[in-house]
Amino acid sequence: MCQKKELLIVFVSFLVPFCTSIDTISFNQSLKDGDLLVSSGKSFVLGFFGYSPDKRYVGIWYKNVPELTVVWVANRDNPINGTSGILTIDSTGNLVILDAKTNVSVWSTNASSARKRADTNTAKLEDSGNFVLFQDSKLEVIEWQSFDYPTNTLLPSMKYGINKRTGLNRFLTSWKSLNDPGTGEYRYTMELNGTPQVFLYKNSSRIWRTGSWTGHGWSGVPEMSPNFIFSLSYVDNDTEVSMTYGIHDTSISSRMVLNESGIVNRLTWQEGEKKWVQFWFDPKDLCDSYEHCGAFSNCNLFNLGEFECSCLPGYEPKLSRQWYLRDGSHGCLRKKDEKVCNSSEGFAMMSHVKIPDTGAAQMNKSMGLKECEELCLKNCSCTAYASANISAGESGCITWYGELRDIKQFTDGAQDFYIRVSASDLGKEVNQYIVNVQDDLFLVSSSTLSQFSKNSSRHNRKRTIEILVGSSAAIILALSLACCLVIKTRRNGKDLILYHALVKYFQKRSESLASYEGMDESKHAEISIFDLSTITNATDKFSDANKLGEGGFGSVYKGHLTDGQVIAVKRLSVTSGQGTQEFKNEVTLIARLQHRNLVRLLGCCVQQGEKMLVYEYMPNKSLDSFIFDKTKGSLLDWGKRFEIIHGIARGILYLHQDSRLRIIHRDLKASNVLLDASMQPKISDFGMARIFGGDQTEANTNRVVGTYGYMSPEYAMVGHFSTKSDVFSYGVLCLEIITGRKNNSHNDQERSQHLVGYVWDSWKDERALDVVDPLFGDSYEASEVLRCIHIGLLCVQSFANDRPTMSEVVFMLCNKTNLPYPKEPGLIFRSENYSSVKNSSSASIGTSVNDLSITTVYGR
Ligand SMILES: *[C@@H]1O[C@H](CO)[C@@H](O)[C@H](O)[C@H]1NC(C)=O
Ligand SMILES: *[C@@H]1O[C@H](CO)[C@@H](O)[C@H](O)[C@H]1NC(C)=O
Ligand SMILES: *[C@@H]1O[C@H](CO)[C@@H](O)[C@H](O)[C@H]1NC(C)=O
Ligand SMILES: *[C@@H]1O[C@H](CO)[C@@H](O)[C@H](O)[C@H]1NC(C)=O
Ligand SMILES: *[C@@H]1O[C@H](CO)[C@@H](O)[C@H](O)[C@H]1NC(C)=O
Ligand SMILES: *[C@@H]1O[C@H](CO)[C@@H](O)[C@H](O)[C@H]1NC(C)=O
Ligand SMILES: *[C@@H]1O[C@H](CO)[C@@H](O)[C@H](O)[C@H]1NC(C)=O
Ligand SMILES: *[C@@H]1O[C@H](CO)[C@@H](O)[C@H](O)[C@H]1NC(C)=O
Ligand SMILES: *[C@@H]1O[C@H](CO)[C@@H](O)[C@H](O)[C@H]1NC(C)=O
Ligand SMILES: *[C@@H]1O[C@H](CO)[C@@H](O)[C@H](O)[C@H]1NC(C)=O
Ligand SMILES: CC(=O)N[C@H]1CO[C@H](CO)[C@@H](O)[C@@H]1O
Repeated sequence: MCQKKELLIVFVSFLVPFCTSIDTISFNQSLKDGDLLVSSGKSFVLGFFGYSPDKRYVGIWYKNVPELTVVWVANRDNPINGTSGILTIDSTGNLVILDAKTNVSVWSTNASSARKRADTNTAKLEDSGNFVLFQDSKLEVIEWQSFDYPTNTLLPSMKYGINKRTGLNRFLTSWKSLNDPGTGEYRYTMELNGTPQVFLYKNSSRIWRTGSWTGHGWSGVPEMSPNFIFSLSYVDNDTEVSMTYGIHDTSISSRMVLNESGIVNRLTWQEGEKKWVQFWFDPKDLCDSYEHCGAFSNCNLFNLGEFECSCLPGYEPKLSRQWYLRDGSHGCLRKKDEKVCNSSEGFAMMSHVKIPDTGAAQMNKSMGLKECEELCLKNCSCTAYASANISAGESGCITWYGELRDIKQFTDGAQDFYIRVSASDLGKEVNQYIVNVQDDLFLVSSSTLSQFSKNSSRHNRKRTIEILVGSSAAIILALSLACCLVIKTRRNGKDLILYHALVKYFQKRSESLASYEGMDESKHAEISIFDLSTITNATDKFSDANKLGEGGFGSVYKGHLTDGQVIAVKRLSVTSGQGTQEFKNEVTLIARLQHRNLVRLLGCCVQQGEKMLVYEYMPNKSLDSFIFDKTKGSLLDWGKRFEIIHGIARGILYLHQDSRLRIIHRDLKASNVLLDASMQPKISDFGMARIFGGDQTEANTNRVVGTYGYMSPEYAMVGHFSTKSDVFSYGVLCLEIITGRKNNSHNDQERSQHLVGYVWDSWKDERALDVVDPLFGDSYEASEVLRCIHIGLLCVQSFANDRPTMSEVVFMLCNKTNLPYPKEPGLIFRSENYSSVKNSSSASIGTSVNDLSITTVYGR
């Protein structure tokens, strides 16, 4: 389709060459208000624009995007009053904007040197969106270019960063407001102290930091690493430090913009839907907020139901009262009795973190990680180290001396980080997914198998083990603890103060979440607290006739309210250990999640020891009752199933990224996708992970919540969950929807009988249409089905890093770009490697020689 369009353009311009618009201004020409320069490929235009007649600007915008999308503004702080402006090259050879009425210059490129001749200067609008002033009419020597002076937008192939020779600093500044392109208060700029990092400023205060460059991307923006849609290049040499991003499919318009509310967005133009679609944005949550948790502390939004700040191992809150009141900004201090100098101290590893501010850190690019550790160990004031480049097998060395600030925990991506700890904390890998800060402080740490999460080489694996094996005594201790690991968090009566603090905290957090601009879920935060008698009556005393099913969290009943509304009541069987108020607060948070592909939570009921969740009722039950049923299956033709595949992807994307609560579902499966009256998919059970803060602890340690056949290898094996494990489950679900077959992995011995293996075999042999549900008959578009199978296979890759993110999945589903070739989804589907897992229905954390994993607990 795109090719056709280009052909047409070429054709037209060939026939009528004198009709084509110009893209250059030469020495004695000028561009009046109303005239336009159009780039040769018709991507961009340059001309005067404005939002009111008395404020006219010269700018560049997209030619083919119907809504005016300005990517660059010349005289942003000096508009022309009226339409008398002209853009011309003046006698010094500079581009100037003049008000023809008064001859006053409002803007000039200030570039031309003291050259004798200026009359050969020519300016050209290039198809990249760059407006370039050349010294010669042959357009060879660049005198000045708009790409060196970005406004609020970064286009593909445009650099931002610093030229060390000339001092040129390319940074973004927001507009003042939607209708005023003047220099606004937000600035997104690179700084070179320590190691290069990019900061977002509001006036003069830092509000967000990208982290330093890891070799793949910015440490704090794992979503932004190169993928099959976008590319990134980073240069750090003697001349310059700069970053450029590109898009593989150059026919798609894409841009990165710092908007008026200080959010960096990356958008692509979706021709089909005629709108800009967001790919990612930052900052997005509490933990992005610069130094939210103070010094020596880690910010983790996945501290489910708990305080997001936690002290690093060996540290304690500086002001414990404020800390208990959920104000982490004062940070932590080294515990008094910690011996970390010349007393056989060492390092604890944290995985998937945005490493602390490197402004005062030191970097040596040629050092290896082992040397780096030695370097840091030798100097007692060295508090931590990390690799400076994880893309080259962890080379380079960054060392910190003094405070560690602005650490953020991710569930995948980002990088490893090593903190100096006393001998007693040695050998413990600190992966702080769950940290409970309570009257009795528990730190639960679990290791992740770096083999799975990082797809690392054999060499790498050896190194990981070496580090872990640092102290064999610690390992034995760790193993014995791992064997009997069940932690129940205690909250006893004397803790009334703490309890109130918690309530306050939840209120505060709800407010702060609601205060994010553009958060539509805050509008619908109203939920009902149902009376137990209402529910009992509605469900006819929880009669068996009204029972819809039984799930991991309890039984579900159908009910009729007196106003006629039909509800589904989930009666939670587990005593979650959560207080009533907390439960309500948590439900309130979950109720804010509003998306057309999520089941709507109407309210809850907490009374007489009962905890219940009330949902809207879905008359068509769940997806599995259709796709695995030969008669009902025919009700869902390919068109409907394609919509369902889309809908589920959008719903998960919302949970992962757009909802601000950032929820990992962990139990995606056909029976958790409900269908409404018009067969729209609605994901259910999505807030459970949050509601069960207590259960969560176990889930990550010795009891994996999830369903066989849908669990990613790293989750099934070591309980490591991340957004990428949801992607895995989605992939399985997608293949099930296409084939109408269940991915039952635990009783099939023959590999060809596992759905994923079977689909892979057929796909590889280019007979993938064989797997399609026979119920479709011939009524499907082969290319669409093949594409979905392809995407499904990409989602079930063994290594989390090989799987796309949910936003990439949605993009790939909506847009027919080229897809990478998937690798064989081996591992879990090969019985010989994972027989131990298959035999136990609840995978426990074990250790084997190859896959060393340790889970440790330590209290203080
Ligand atoms: C523009 O010019 C008009 C008339 O000359 C004047 O009334 C108006 O205030 C001016 N606007 C600005 C923004 O200077
Ligand atoms: C503006 O400058 C041009 C050439 O320099 C001159 O011819 C013209 O009279 C000037 N107009 C005004 C209003 O000063
Ligand atoms: C050109 O120089 C003038 C005076 O020094 C300054 O006000 C103006 O902002 C500069 N223009 C640009 C585009 O840098
Ligand atoms: C300026 O324009 C005139 C025609 O308008 C043209 O003859 C002349 O060559 C141009 N001068 C330069 C230096 O381009
Ligand atoms: C930021 O700068 C703008 C413009 O200079 C000013 O109006 C605003 O009050 C400043 N905000 C803060 C918090 O200093
Ligand atoms: C630094 O990188 C840039 C961009 O790749 C290149 O143009 C420049 O020559 C390099 N400088 C040095 C000193 O290598
Ligand atoms: C630690 O040991 C090294 C060498 O053994 C010594 O130079 C250094 O002074 C010691 N530091 C402290 C604080 O004791
Ligand atoms: C960086 O490390 C290498 C290898 O250990 C060493 O030779 C070099 O001197 C170090 N450079 C700096 C600036 O410390
Ligand atoms: C800035 O971007 C965020 C995230 O996309 C959006 O919610 C917000 O509305 C935008 N602000 C403006 C003023 O457009
Ligand atoms: C119980 O349900 C019946 C109808 O099913 C209704 O008439 C009655 O008012 C309900 N009672 C309560 C307490 O809601
Ligand atoms: C399905 C869809 O929206 N495809 C679009 C992908 O992007 C290209 C380029 O913008 C469009 O031409 C397609 O229509």
